[in-house]
Amino acid sequence: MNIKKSWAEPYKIKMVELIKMTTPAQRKKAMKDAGYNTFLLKSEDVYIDLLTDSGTNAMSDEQWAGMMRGDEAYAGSKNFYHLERVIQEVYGYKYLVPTHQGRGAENILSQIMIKKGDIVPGNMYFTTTRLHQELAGGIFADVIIDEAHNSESEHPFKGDIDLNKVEALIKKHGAKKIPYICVATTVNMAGGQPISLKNLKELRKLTKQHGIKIMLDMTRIAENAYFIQQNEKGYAEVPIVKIVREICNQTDGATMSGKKDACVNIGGFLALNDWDTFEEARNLIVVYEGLHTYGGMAGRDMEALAIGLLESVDDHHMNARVGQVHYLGQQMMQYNIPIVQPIGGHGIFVDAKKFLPHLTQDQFPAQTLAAEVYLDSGIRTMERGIVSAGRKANGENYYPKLELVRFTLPRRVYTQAHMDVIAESTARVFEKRNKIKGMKMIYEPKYLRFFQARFEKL
Ligand code: PLI
Repeated sequence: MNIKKSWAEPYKIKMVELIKMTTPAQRKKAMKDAGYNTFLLKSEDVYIDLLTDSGTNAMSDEQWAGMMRGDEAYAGSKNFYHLERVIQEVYGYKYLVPTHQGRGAENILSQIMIKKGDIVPGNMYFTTTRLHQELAGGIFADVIIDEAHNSESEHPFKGDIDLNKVEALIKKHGAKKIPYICVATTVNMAGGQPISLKNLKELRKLTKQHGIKIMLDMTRIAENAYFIQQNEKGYAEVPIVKIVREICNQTDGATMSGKKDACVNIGGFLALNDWDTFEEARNLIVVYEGLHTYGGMAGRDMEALAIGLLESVDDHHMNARVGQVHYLGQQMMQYNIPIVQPIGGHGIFVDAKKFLPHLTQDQFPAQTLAAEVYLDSGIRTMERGIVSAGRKANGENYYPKLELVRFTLPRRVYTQAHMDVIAESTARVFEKRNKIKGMKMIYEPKYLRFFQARFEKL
């Protein structure tokens, strides 16, 4: 008999949080009150919350114990020095600038390194990252491989960078106009797709020739390392912690949102190797975040972050983490629901253009689909399409090729039975897809509109 070998969670449940079940009538009212934007729903009206994996993860007993060891001194907290030691030992970066979360680090980095008119290439955009680059006067340039924009391409490393695109930018603008290349590990907007070490090493070689830095968005670096271990030649026997270090070794510094991989509710940092940049960052941090030894985090937050970072690079943890995402993907595929291939690291991304082919992109297919899934079952997801992409500096809408709904899985929070319920609800919506009408936007905020925009059904 060929007995399959399943993954299972390397933890057991010590405490549970009860969740509310809602009726169709309650959901209809809640969604209308929220302007058909899942960000504007009250969390108590949500059954299974797949809005994000950011700050929504379950901390371990060790992390909670660490919270009790918080040293709430204004300056020089022992938790800061613990966090600094972990970052030096795991990632190999020399200097730590703590921030309240990832975008705090993005703000500081962008202000220091980007001058007006600079070009900032990246492997696809992320919303807050690109906005900080633009607010600092930079112009974002997408250098990800073309396959990343095609939801059907099964390329195992869709986060890879097209070196020809980088070379073309250097040729056109000159290397001096490119302060750094922003490399994301598991590219969020592409569906949680990893970059390969082979590609990153080739990029390092090219950038060295031109004196261009590489700054990592290491927000989901452990998940990226897992995919390298599984799919890149030569890494099958290498532990995730070593792969993580090898990724960081190719770069000059990093921004990090601790709210994902590290399972904390709040926290982040900027990590650097260059003393001068670090000095400038330490100067700015006291303006925007807090003293350079807490940067917007309490001592207890820094302690939980230090412990969570270590837990994130454990092979068994990551096997179960991505294993659960894959389980959900397999269930969705059984119902023929069109999802981004290959299945990524932090969630399932449903292709709303394929799900609702009768809607134009201006009728917000992904926003509509996210609302419909909530109406069906109380499951909250997130639009990752034209609304998230926002507008260019000249006011025109970006029209991203990918129009997706993200079913994001918080770490260590939901069970396999929840996964079945999620796939079944999506399948019910898929069955009645032809009857679903689109939406129009009736309120649009100036920055990061997806958070607060409001819609009406057509
Ligand atoms: O939410 P922050 O400010 O801690 O981190 C910003 C951020 C930076 N880079 C990447 C790749 C992210 O995914 C990211 C935040 N992501 C959120 C909130 C998400 O829901 O995916």
